[in-house]
Amino acid sequence: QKNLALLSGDQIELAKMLMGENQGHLFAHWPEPGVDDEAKQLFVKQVEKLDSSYPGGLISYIRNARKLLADSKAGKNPYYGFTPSVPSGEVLTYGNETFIKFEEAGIKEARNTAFVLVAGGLGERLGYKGIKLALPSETTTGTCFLQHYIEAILALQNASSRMAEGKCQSQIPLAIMTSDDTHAQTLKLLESNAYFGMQQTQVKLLKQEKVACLGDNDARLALDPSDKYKIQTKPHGHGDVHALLYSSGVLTSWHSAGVKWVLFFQDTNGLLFKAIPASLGVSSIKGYHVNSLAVLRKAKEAIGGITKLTHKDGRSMVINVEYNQLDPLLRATGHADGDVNDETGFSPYPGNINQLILQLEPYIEELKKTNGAIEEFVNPKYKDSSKTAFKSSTRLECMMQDYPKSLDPSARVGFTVMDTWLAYAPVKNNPEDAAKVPKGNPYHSATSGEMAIYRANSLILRKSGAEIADPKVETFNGQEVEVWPRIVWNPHWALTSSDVKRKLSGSCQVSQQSTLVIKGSDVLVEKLSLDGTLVVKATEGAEVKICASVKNQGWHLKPVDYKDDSVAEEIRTRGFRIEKINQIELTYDKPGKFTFTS
Ligand code: GDU
Repeated sequence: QKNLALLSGDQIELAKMLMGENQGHLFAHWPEPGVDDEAKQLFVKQVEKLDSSYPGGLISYIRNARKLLADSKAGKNPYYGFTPSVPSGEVLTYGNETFIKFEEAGIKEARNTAFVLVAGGLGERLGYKGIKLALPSETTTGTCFLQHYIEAILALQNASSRMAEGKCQSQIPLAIMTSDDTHAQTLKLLESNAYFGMQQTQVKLLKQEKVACLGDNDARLALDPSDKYKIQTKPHGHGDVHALLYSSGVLTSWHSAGVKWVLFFQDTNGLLFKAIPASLGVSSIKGYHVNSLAVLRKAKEAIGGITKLTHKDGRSMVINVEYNQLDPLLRATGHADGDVNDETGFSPYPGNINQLILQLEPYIEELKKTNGAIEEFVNPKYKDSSKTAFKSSTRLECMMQDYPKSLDPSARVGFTVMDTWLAYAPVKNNPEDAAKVPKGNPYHSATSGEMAIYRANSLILRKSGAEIADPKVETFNGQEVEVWPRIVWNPHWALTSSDVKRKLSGSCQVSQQSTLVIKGSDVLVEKLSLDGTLVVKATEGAEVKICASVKNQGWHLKPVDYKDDSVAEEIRTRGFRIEKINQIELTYDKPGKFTFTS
């Protein structure tokens, strides 16, 4: 009571609310006024921040937590009453007529799209010290994920503006959700690289706040063990992105600028943009309010499964069921073997890769009702089977793919399945854990993420008529991987399957030990026989024709042990470094027409 004089009117109301919600322990240890006053004020400021950054304030947080903790204690199944079944969606095959039709439509729509990158996660499973966006997506060119994403968006912007009709924005906006763990490093990465060619005003950083930890089943907020004037906090999950986009006013400003689609994506998937044109096309042609991009998924693989859930009362929804819940849900509903591969060798439930395309207008209408709040869950680790105490404090969490859960059944919710080799190769696991992944399942490591880029590019060239040598199987950091020729191009060279066909006009042969790098939008491969390394860089306006036979000693992968800490972490986590013996490097830094023959 005596400490009330330290607080403003609003702060007193907040403190009273907390007392009414059985949070008296937060203040019980406060000494007489005059002692620790500054710390007390900082504490109240933190409480105010926690209150303002959660939809409905701290009172809602505490009440939601109490309910979810009671459900968890009672072992209540979140899917009680629902029967899972395999949903139907658009299944695409790279390069066929339908795929090309969707890609064309997608390129047109790109100009009406805003991109949202969720990058607030620390990547604990990867164990990398820096931010994941700064990791090289591949080490042939050393392009980091953020640069790759930005270049792809700029290439989409150029391609789309060439086809633009009617009202559309001149620049494609990019919002990046960061957190206290990633914000400063993300900003630094952008600033020290001149935003990788984007206008600074095109990029908006939105920082998510952590949420209060919960110390017991009554949702009493946990004080930080090392500071009794601080509430312990933890990340709330990528679902925060919806509330942040809404409360910051970003969505309405995009709407006024003519944006129709919002495309969400994650921090480390070097293949993603190969699948974006076609999936945007699916959204536009099918008029989907929600379109989730999916891939074929091995049973029990650590990605959520897209599932149709039908309730006894007739409700139904198509939604991601997280991998740890899908198997028990299937077992509880008459599928004795749970989540298993069918005769195709894959689970019948497609894997959610968490690339979502939302139609902006219905999205804004929905968020007006919910303020962006997403259904949450809690995952306490209990001390024992009585479930009365936790091993350590817990918190509520939410996932961005749960957005459709609140939608009316009339909403058009669909999904698009792509070939995995084309669309999905994230970097999530550290070398030790990756090496333990059961044979046949993807490693999702820095090693496999990089190899997947070479494989995808090799396969794309093959499908466009090039003769690309077969891969060699090698082992790096205990992971057996296919090593294809190291073929890399930047998105300005080709975004779609038709772009590749156009740029590859004649015969092209590449041996397994070769490296081919193409950077530049107007490089035409008329005839190429490559056994070694060829790097072509052409500035805007330089039209280059390649008509050559190139043979040199090239670049090779040399194994590196991930435990060898004399080697940079970005390199040793992939288990190899690139040894550059020799190469042909062509740089065209002035506009004009050029032909390289040899
Ligand atoms: N992220 C945030 N804030 C957070 C937590 C995560 O922005 O509080 C970001 C991460 O930076 C990352 C993305 O969210 O870009 C996803 O995080 P994880 O890679 O840790 O995600 P998970 O592997 O746990 O799972 C998610 C989905 C799964 C499946 C999988 C596919 O929840 O259903 O789709 O990605 O990669």
